[in-house]
Amino acid sequence: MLKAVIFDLDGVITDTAHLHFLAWRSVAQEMGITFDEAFNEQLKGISRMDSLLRILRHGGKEGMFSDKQCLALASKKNERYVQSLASLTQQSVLPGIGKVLAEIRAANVKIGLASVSLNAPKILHALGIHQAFDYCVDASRIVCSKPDPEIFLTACAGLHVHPEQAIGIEDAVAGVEAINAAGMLSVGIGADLKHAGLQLHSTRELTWKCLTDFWAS
Ligand code: B16
Ligand code: MG
Repeated sequence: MLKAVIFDLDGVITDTAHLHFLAWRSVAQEMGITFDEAFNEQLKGISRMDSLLRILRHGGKEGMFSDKQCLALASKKNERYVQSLASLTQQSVLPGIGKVLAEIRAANVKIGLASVSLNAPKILHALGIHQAFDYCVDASRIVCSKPDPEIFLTACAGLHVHPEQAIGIEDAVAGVEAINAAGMLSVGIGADLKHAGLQLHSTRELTWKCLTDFWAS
């Protein structure tokens, strides 16, 4: 029996990827590194520090900064990113998400959040949907990044459900792999997520009917 649906945040509930991109791009430019939105795709679902390491590698500057300097760069990016979050409103929730959250709640199925973003609580409040979630994983306590299943297993434990009783929803390859490795059913939103049990083009297609049909299939 389906007992929980666990959502990723960026790319599933709202689209903060562009805001991450703008903040990273401005910090990277100051180090003489340039990258475009195509490269930014590789940073989706990747933690802040791992994102910085990928950007440094991309710019040929891997190993050129001390741990202290990396922390300073990551916090500079976060300050700029957090400033840009002021632009989020209830209208920034992706299409269909408000409705499916209400449908899941009405069916008495639990709702969880498995985002690696340390800003997730702030974002849910800005979107006005924090009360929709029964449990949100505290990303600061997660040791292994997606595709490791840790974050989804932590969400299941927090919701008191077994992974086989839950569906996970992700927009990133690493996220889909994490859901699969947790032993949950996976829904992928967007292109190139061929390992997802169910692939949808957009959150518009994510309905309670589609989730229950998938569960029964
Ligand atoms: P923060 P998700 C991820 O969100 C983003 O996709 C990724 O680009 C970002 O680096 C990561 O959160 C960490 O975010 O800097 O706010 O802690 O897809 O896991 O919801
Ligand atoms: Mg995501």
